[in-house]
Formats: sequence, C-alpha cells, structure tokens
Amino acid sequence: MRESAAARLFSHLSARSGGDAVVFAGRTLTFGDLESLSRRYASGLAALGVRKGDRVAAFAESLPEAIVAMLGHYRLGAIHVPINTRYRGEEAGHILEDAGAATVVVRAGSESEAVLRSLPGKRRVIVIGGDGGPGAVSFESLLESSEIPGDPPVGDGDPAVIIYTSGTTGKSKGAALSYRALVANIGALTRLWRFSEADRLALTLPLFHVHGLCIGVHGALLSGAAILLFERFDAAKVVRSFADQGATIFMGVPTMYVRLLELLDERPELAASLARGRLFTSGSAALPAAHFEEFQRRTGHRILERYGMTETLFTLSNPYEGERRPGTVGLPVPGCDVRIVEENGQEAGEDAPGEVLVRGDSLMTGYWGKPPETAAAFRDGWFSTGDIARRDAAGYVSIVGRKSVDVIKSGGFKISAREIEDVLREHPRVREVAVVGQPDPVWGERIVAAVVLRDQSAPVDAVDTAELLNDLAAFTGESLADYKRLRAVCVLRELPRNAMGKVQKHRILEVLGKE
Ligand code: MLC
Ligand code: AMP
Repeated sequence: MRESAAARLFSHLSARSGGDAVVFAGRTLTFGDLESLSRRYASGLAALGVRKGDRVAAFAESLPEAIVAMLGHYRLGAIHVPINTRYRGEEAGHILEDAGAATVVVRAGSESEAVLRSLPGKRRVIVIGGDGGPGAVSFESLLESSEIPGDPPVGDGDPAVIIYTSGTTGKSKGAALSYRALVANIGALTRLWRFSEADRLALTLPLFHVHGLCIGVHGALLSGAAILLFERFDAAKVVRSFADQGATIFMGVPTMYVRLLELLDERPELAASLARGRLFTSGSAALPAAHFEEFQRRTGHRILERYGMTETLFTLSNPYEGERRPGTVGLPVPGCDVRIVEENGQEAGEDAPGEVLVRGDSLMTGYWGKPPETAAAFRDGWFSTGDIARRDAAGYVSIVGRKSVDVIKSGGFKISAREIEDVLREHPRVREVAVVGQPDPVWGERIVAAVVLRDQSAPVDAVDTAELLNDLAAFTGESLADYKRLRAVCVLRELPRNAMGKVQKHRILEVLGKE
C-alpha cells in the first residue's frame, strides 16, 4: 500500500531517530526527540479535549516548540494555524475568529501573549516556557503525558495547515493546505534542489508563512535535513552558521540578501564562510539581478530564485543543475501546470505579458470558510495568481508585475493597501487616502500614502509632512503590525480619479516618482 502523505512527513522521525532535527540556541532536538515530544504533546492536547479537525493556533516565534506543536497537531488531525507574531490585537483576533481556533499556543512573556490576553472571548491558552498562569496550560506540562500511539488519523486531502494571507480585500483570508499539497509540492521542490540528510538549513524565515514553514520545516522533514533555527534574521548569525555550524543551505527573501551584501561590504572576508554552502535560494519577492550578480561575485554562488504563493505553494523554480537565470523564476516545478494568459483567456505568446494561472496538487483546497471567494479565485480549475509574467523562448518565466495595485510586497510580507486605507480613514485629519507600494531598493516596495486632509486651509505644500507622517504612522501602529507602517506621505488637494470616479493609483506613483 502507498504510504500516506502524513506518514511521509513523519517517516524520518523514526528512521533517523538519532540525527539532528532542530538546532536552536545551543539546544539540539533529534528526529527521535521530535517523534517522542510530538506524541506526548498530542496526547496531552487530546486529554484537554482537542480533536481531529479542530483548529489550533500557534501565535509563537520561531522556537523548536512551535515545530513540536505543529507535529503534535498533525498527530491528532488538528489543523495548525500559525499567526504572524508581528500582528496586533485586531489582526490576530480576526484570524482566531475566522479560523474558529479555540486553542492557542503562545510563548510566556512574549508580545503575542500580551496581544492574546487583550482580546475578548474565551479560548484555551497553552503557554511555552511558563507555568501557564491563570486559565492557561503549560506547554511543558503537556509533554509529561504518555506518548499517543498510532499514525495521524488523516487522509491526504485533509487540511494540515491554514495560512492567512492578505489579498486585495482588507482582511486576511486563510488558505487551507492539505497533506497532499504539502508533500507533493515540497517533496518535488526539495528533490529538485537536492535536499538530503547531509544538509543543514539555516532557517531565519518566520514559521507563519509558507516560505519558512512549508519549504523550511516540511522540506527538512521530508528530506531528513537538519534545521538550524533562528528566532529572527541576523546577517552575521547566518554567516556564522556556515562558518561554525555546518550550514549548507540558506533560503531568504531578497531583503535578507540586501542585508547579507551590506555585511559583506563591511567585512568582505566573511564571504569565504558563505562560499562553503551548497545552496542559496530566494523567493517571496523579486530578486534584483544586480543582487544576484553581486552575491555571485562575492561568494561564487548563483542564487536559485523561485516563485510561489500561499494559495499555490511553489510553482516555478530555476533549475538546480541547469542555468539559473537572474531576473527569472525559472520553469514549472514537477507536478505544477503553469499557464500565462492574456485578459481574453488566450495563451500569451513568447515574451508577451499575461497573468500566471496555476493548476496541480500544490493548490490550496480553498479559503477557509469562504466558498464564494474560493470560487472567484479559480478560472476553469486554474488558480488565478494575479501576477503578471512573461515566458521566454527557453520557457523561463519572469514576474513583471501584479494585476492589483492594492497588493504590496515589502520585505517578503504581503500587505493589503485597502487594510491600511481603512484604518487611515478613521483618522480625524484624513478626508481621503490612497495607499500604494513605491519601488524600494531594500524592501522591494515601501508603503506610501497620498492624503487629502479635512482641513484645506493651508496650501498642500505648506503642510509639515514629516509631522503628518509621524502622526499617521503612530495611528496605524495602534492596530496594525509594524511592517505595515507608512514610510512616506504626500498631501494632495484631491486624489486623481478616472471618469468613473476610481482612484488612479498609478498616477500617485508618478507624482511620487517626481518628488
Ligand atoms: C521589518 N520591518 C519592515 C519589514 N520587516 N518594514 C517593511 N517591510 C518588512 N517586511 C521594519 C519594522 O517595522 C521596523 O521598523 C524595522 O523594520 C526593524 O524591524 P525588525 O523586526 O528588526 O526587522 P527585521 O528583523 O530586520 O525584518 C526584516 C526581515 C523581515 C526581512 C527579516 O521582514 C522578514 O522576516 N521577512 C520575511 C517575510 C516572509 O517570510 N515572507 C514569506 C511570505 S510567503 P521601524 O520603523 O519600527 O523601526 C510568500 C510566498 C513565497 O511570499 O513565494 O515565498
Ligand atoms: P504570499 O501571498 O505572501 O504568499 O505572496 C505571494 C506573492 O509573492 C506572489 O503572488 C508574488 O507576487 C510574490 N512572489 C513570490 N515569489 C516571487 C518571486 N520570486 N519574484 C517575484 N514575486 C514573487
């Protein structure tokens, strides 16, 4: 009988029980430890009443416990719902409500714990590294339970995780990803990239998005590689992991490569440590060709760029052995069908721009609890990514833009312009506002707002924009994550609109470009 997808995820836990699985701050968990701890945690959770299909949220930083928790949730058939730890009350509260997560894992003393405690509603809180406190359960106490026996009670099509992602609408939606999608796609991608038991992956990406959680954690589980886990990205620590901890792979968003290159500018001798690595990959946003070339010049490595999306996982990748072309995201990953179509649905010709449509096992089963939104995201069984791309004669795809101006990508985080506009409209000084992503060399895009003030008594160029920016940024900071902070503001007499009254955001970008 064919091994189930879940069984494949767990296979190295017993087969490589003595091998390093997660190394974190001087602590090492072997695959055998992951096996035993996840069985104990699952059994403790079951005793609390958590059942198959229940959603359990993890509002916790990158810690080995977060990986144990995820595996424990899988063992029960509970659905793992990671939450961005930069989120403030409303953002996190929305996910807990939308997913119907009655149980949440947090770290004692963290900002997430404070955010969680401030939220209305009753839920079961599991606290890592503390005694639990009033009304909470200590994570460590659950590890004292006896090991739950047997295999995860799940089918390949059951959801393993729900990952929340912003879209063109204000509030985030949860993409439900099945065991089949995770194992088929991450298995294919990591085979393509030759992940093996000999690898040690320096993982500094957060564990609440598909980049870090799916390629990072699931890729390591499927291939038996070790994870060198970091609580946050730090360029110097990444270099040290190659020098001292035997790291062989680093995966990053382009902003992380900017930081690594800045460090190499200051200390060129560190390039030798990175040169020892086997593979450097980039994704989540476009890697400028100049960074690719500079990194190669310094370290000898050609960064392998690939393309993905929460809803589809990873559908295009440069080859491991063939040519890695800067400025492109390569060719379809095995198991993924990729089309580039014009507005009328016809296949775009060679080098002609069109929308990327994707089909295959890697796709989400749907947005959690949102059948109409799910249906709207598909065209005849193909998922519409909203990304605009071209395919060259050799089949290499380049991402050249996005259909919606309301989606911003900054430092690899997806941000909804509408969500920020909705908050800014509540500010007493703001009559109208339009938020856009302005191209930025470090972040890819930075968040900028064009504002029409209620008080029109002063000429627009007499407004103190530095003061206004501080005021508006402080205001959004009360309810939105730090990375959604406005980085610049311009004051207009009125927003540019077309004949239908629709705000023309590209014209705002033109105004900003001239400033
Ligand atoms: C941090 N800051 C950001 C930011 N991250 N600003 C804009 N965009 C971001 N992404 C700001 C903070 O608000 C703060 O601003 C200042 O930077 C310092 O904060 P920090 O926490 O010290 O920053 P740092 O740790 O350096 O974070 C940078 C980063 C981080 C690049 C490491 O953004 C990151 O982890 N990005 C990865 C996101 C990711 O995993 N995406 C994958 C999505 S999945 P101030 O003003 O308060 O000082 C996906 C699919 C696919 O996209 O294909 O992979
Ligand atoms: P997310 O919804 O956070 O998963 O982000 C997915 C989006 O990130 C995609 O729709 C693309 O817009 C963008 N993206 C991912 N990888 C790349 C890449 N290599 N180049 C350009 N854009 C990318």
